[in-house]
Amino acid sequence: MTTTAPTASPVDFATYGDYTVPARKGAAAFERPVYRFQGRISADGSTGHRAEPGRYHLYVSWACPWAHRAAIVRSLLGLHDVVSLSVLDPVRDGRGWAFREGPGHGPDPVNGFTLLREAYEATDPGYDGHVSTPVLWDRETGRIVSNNFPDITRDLGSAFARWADPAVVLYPEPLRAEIDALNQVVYDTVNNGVYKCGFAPNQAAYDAAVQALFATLDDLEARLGGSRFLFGDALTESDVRLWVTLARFDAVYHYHFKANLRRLTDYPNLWGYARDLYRLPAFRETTHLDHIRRHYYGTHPMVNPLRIVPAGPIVDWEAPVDRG
Ligand SMILES: N[C@@H](CCC(=O)N[C@@H](CS)C(=O)NCC(=O)O)C(=O)O
Repeated sequence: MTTTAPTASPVDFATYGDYTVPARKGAAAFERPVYRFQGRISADGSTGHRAEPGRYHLYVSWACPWAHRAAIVRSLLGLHDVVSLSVLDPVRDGRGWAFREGPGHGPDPVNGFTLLREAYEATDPGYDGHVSTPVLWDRETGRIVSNNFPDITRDLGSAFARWADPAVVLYPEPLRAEIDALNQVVYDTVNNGVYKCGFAPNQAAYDAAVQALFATLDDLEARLGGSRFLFGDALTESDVRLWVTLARFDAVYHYHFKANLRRLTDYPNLWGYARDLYRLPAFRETTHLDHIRRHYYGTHPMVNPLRIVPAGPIVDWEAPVDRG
């Protein structure tokens, strides 16, 4: 896309410092904050946001697993022409997520913002909270609908059914209770579990998080011995949620977050499953390990103060898959 939109000045830690997330004082473990904008899109508009082609835009970072989910779901459903998407610079200084030209990212094609913070400010003047991705933006109201990832993926899957591939049902009615239950465990111990390892404030918190993480991975390894996906042969939202963490596992979480009892590649079923999903365009085209590596190693100075991005490990995502 050709656009003359402005961009942020280059990343500059000397001037702007690091982006910091205000932590709750006295927290005994890493706590994920509540994200403030929780509007919902509906097919009939009863929520105040009617599903319409061309009205909504997703701001994502390819580095961010929560944004990655939304991008995968949008792709799986074939909503590329219905909900637009643009990509932020994976490296973030004290100004937070920014729009810059670079490999796989660029200016804001919708509003010409230079910083994602401007979208939050436009929605809630004086906003002083987290500036996070993903952001679902409404062109009609000129405000953020939601920055809450579970709602964004659900709404893409339900409110946009008229335009979506009917063969893709990621949250099927009969499985909802089971999907919710599995998602909760995967969220607590895996998706957020890796952050609990990486940002643990003390040894005890790390020990608990790392044991819980690998206990769940061991369970999932056994589960995937008997089925192609987490719920049999049909791809569901649970697979999307698990996969975004697996995709980052050996490249960043194992080393950077000390999630290192085993590697993904040490689990035959999980590793085969991850490569199986990687063959699907929705997973492959939204997975940008260069953004992932540069973001994590470059923006957590308390974990990696020199911001050196390690070269390895070499992981062969193209290795043949035999999952029956
Ligand atoms: N907004 C998400 C969380 C997303 C999130 O934590 N995104 C990270 C990047 S991977 C981010 O932007 N963090 C900045 C912040 O939380 O202030 C949610 O709904 O829970």
